[in-house]
Amino acid sequence: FHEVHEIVVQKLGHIPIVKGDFAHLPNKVQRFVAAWVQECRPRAVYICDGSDEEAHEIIHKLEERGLLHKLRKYEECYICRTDPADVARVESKTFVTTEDKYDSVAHVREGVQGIMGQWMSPELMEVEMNNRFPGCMAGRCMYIIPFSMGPIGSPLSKIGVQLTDSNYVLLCMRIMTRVSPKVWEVLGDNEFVRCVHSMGCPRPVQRKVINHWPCNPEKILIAHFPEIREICSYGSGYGGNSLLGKKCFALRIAMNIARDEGWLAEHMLIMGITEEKTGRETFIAAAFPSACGKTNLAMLNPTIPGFKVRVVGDDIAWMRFDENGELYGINPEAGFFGVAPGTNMKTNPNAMLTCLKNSIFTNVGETADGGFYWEGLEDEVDKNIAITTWLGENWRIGQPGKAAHPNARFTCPAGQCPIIHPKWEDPKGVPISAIIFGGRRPVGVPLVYEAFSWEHGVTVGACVKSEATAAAEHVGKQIMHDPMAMRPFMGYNFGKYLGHWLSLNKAPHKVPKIFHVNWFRLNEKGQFLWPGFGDNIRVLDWVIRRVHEEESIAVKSPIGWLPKKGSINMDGLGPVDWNELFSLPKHYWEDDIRESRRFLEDQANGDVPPAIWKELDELEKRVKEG
Ligand code: GTP
Ligand code: SPV
Ligand code: MN
Repeated sequence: FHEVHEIVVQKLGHIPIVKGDFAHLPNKVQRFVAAWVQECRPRAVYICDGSDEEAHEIIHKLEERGLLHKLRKYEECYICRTDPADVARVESKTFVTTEDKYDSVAHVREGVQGIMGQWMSPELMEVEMNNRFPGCMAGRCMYIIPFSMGPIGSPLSKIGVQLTDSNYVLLCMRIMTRVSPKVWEVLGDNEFVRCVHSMGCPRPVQRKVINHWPCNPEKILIAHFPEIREICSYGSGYGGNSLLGKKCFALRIAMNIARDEGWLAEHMLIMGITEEKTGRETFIAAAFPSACGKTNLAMLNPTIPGFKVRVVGDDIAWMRFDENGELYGINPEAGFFGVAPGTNMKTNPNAMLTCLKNSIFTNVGETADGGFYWEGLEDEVDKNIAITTWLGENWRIGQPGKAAHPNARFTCPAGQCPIIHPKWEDPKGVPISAIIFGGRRPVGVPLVYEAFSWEHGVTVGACVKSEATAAAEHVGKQIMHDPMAMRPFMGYNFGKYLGHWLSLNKAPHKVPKIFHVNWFRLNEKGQFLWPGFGDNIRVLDWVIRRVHEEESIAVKSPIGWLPKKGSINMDGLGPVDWNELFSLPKHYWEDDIRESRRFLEDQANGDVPPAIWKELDELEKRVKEG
């Protein structure tokens, strides 16, 4: 132990530690840091303590440099414009590396391009890494960030250490995760998830730096090593690429741990809905693909009386069955990284109120009076005010073009949300009674339906599809498969992942009911058939009644239980075309099932559990006969 310790200190010897006490870090952390210091060759090392002074110091530095700009309309809010080439997740450069390829990805049909995760061999990955990381932090400071996903010290939580050369990333990590020196104590000599991030822009810079945002879009690489619980990310400062606690750790790495330990790490919101008449509270977890409404649903402002909604999490859920077989979920994150455009006091007042202080706004517009602006705020700011767009151009409401990037985001502390659930940091989590899947489905898919069984529900999840959004690099309105809303976040073999879901239906587990919703069905004129947002409580009301075994409100259909006509509260809504909202065009469903079958055969042929094929066969038969 002492020998190793000495070597470590020697190795860091010529690199100044500008803050923190290296010698007091857990031994494994010292070795991890020393190895990466040697590789990345930063000018200095800074051990973060998560304090407010630290935040002020970093913010001050970034303001001086011009990367952050204070929004004087609010308290401690800052705006940041990135290099316009670094605005979303880059799925094409995201890889999982394992010894055996089929631990990472499923067997695909010959000649087919797999889309459920990408594997890179350890050999090739080594070449790619060597082509990027050596010297990548030259002239920059390496920040050491101790963080906990989940409440510090909770048995459900996991610890990570992120190294980064970006202080923007540090500021966001401080909001999105729990950064604290207490993490070192809890960690002791145990294992942690190793997270390494670099903007890939060593000094002297080779590439023109735009907006004071050094990055390296041509060489982006986001590498996951689940076997050693390590993540290496290069070239991008965008959320899902750089805040490694989020998708890389809490989904791709965590789902590997979850498979081994018998739990679930999912791209889901968690919310509690209390019926005021009885005081009964029901917790729901829901998975929708990126930019398809999780944050909005989680913080929903009910348009009908009698319900109180409170948010536990808006993006990621870790769920496990307790000793009595009840499913409990926690939100491993500490903040919201939400889509800004479309968010306003009508659609999501709770999100608006959460981000009026201590928040960071990335790639939004700015009004002349020091406020933020994005598409959707037309009715909430002075129509004539001068606005600077996310690209730095002068602009006014009503002019062509956009003020914010469609994937512009707010980063804010979850604890500030007016409807944050009092149990959101409960180490035990909250009991989950229903799981909802959904996506953007312009045609054919009804507002809501309920699966007949766990196996059927898992199949419904495996067949989730959605229109592409701006959260990743995809273009156009193509409908993409996005099983369980996890396509971009798969950390191991997709077929085995489905098997893991199925395996959870065993004694003493009480598996929750599974539903599918679609807020995005269009009429012939291309308008939404359903008002969505706060009115989604009407659908949740139906879901809750089903969870509590109300039988008379459902009718059997070929695809699952549908609401009986009139069983969804439509009081005070304008005209809603029930028949159109719930119609099941037979040809559409026949095609859809054929296409889903094809997708599963293409993407995970031999790895898809037989129970899924059986469910598809039965569904097909019901649709044919129905
Ligand atoms: P990620 O953070 O990328 O995982 O996204 P998310 O699933 O949390 O999506 P979010 O709630 O941020 O919504 C994304 C977009 O969908 C926003 O522009 C919303 O305005 C829009 N949206 C959300 N809910 C609804 C709804 O019920 N109906 C309609 N029409 N649009 C919605
Ligand atoms: C998503 O794309 O699903 C997000 C944003 O929640 S990111 O953190 O970039 O993944
Ligand atoms: Mn998400």
